[in-house]
Amino acid sequence: MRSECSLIGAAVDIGQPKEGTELAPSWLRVKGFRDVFNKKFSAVHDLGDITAKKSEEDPSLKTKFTQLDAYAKQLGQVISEELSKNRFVFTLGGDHSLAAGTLAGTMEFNPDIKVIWVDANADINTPDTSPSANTHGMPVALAMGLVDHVDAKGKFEWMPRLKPENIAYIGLRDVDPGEQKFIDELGIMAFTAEETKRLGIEKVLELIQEKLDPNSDSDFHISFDVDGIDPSFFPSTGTPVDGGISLDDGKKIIEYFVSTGRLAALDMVEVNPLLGDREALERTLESSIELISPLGPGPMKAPFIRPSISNERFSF
Ligand SMILES: [Mn+2]
Repeated sequence: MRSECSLIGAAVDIGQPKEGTELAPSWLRVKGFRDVFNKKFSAVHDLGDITAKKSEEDPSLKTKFTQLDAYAKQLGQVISEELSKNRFVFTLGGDHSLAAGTLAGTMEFNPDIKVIWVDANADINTPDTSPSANTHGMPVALAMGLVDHVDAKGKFEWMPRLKPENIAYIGLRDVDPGEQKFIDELGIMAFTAEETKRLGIEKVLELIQEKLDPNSDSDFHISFDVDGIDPSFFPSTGTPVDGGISLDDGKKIIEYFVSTGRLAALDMVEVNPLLGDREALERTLESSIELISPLGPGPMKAPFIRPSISNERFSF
């Protein structure tokens, strides 16, 4: 795995109605992420936050799309630049609408990159299929060019196109009927949380490997919505759905793609430090740090320090 890391705070709340997701990058950085990254990589380039705040005066879809289009373009550009410096890119959200930008960036770098989407929701809604019209449920549809709506006219056309055969879902359990139709018709590989538990995460990863990476030469981008994992581990998130995959399985997903040596980018999204009581926040924080623990190019070559007292002194 790439030994240097770029850390980008995608401090946005523009994709959904709640306040707070835009605060997660600062919260998690201060509460331990910075230390974890410093320990795991030979160099960490913290690029700070790229922010966007939703408009209270104008909640129209047209404004949301205008804002997201500009944001995604900016974020995408930064990501593709960082990737071409041979750095691993970690994008810390933020709500999942930011993935329009991360997908644009990773596909700009490698149009054939493989995307692992861990989530309770499929985020492949269009304004015509979405019951909520929240754009955090649309990044996959935007990247695939499925959004053909008057409010999106002239936008997102600059995005590289994500091919349905280049993405796999893990953890689904709250999929809208229009989304299920896209998944079925486009033949997208998808494992529900239930299937993941039944098959075992190892089997799921093996099947994904066979289909998406048959020659073991692909780059990978994981877009990890923490609500893919059960809310007992991540209570502080905007749209919790019971019955998620375990924290351990979430960790194994990251561990697996780290072990290929070809994980180029990871998004971690939808933590909301304004949701839940103190206990919920502590739990969410612990789980967040645990989840990213497999990252890094392997054990750092720290100088071996000999114990100053020889073992013989303690032998009986
Ligand atoms: Mn999501």
